[in-house]
Amino acid sequence: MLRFYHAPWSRSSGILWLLEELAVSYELVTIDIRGSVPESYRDIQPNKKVPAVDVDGTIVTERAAICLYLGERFPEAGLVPAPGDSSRAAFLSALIYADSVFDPAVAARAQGWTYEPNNFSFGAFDDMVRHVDRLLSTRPYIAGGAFSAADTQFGSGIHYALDVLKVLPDRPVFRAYLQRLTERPAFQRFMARDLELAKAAGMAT
Ligand SMILES: N[C@@H](CCC(=O)N[C@@H](CS)C(=O)NCC(=O)O)C(=O)O
Repeated sequence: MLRFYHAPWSRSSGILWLLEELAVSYELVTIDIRGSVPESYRDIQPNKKVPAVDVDGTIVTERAAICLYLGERFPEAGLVPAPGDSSRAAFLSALIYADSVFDPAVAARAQGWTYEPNNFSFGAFDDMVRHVDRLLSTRPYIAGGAFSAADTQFGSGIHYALDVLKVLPDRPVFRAYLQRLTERPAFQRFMARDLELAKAAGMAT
């Protein structure tokens, strides 16, 4: 049994998309991160954040770890290159970069922080933008020629940074990438499900 702890329109939405790409059945538990989260949820996620998954009694937290774990647990979907595969290095680098560099650099920019890039592991916002632009200018997907679990993370992140926070430069290369992703049936299913959940939570009408 796969249980997914989620809050609509949040950082866990990329995992909702991943689950739709994997085409597996799951039980969704909504966590009210904008309201009150019970202390007991710390046993699932130590910081009371979403996402988290419980797969047959094994709990996995952190988006990159969840992508890797689920992608390897359901290999038939082909979303995580196997050890030894030539695309594995690019995949792992992109997957981890999404959470450890892209996300904090975007958040710092959205908050208007000024900081010394050498003092923070995620470095300079402009370096991050240059890197992501270069990757997507040379390949259709973030880790190469094939869609992978790294795209569910990058796709959600780029969408949020461009269209919600509006801190990422609005470049054709980012728009073309989002266009490729939004055409996917699993993307459309996940967006519809998240909207339904947002409505149920009173966040949308
Ligand atoms: N490092 C975590 C971060 C997850 C995260 O930031 N989740 C946000 C959702 S936008 C959250 O649950 N925030 C609620 C809170 O901080 O109280 C991951 O990558 O899984």
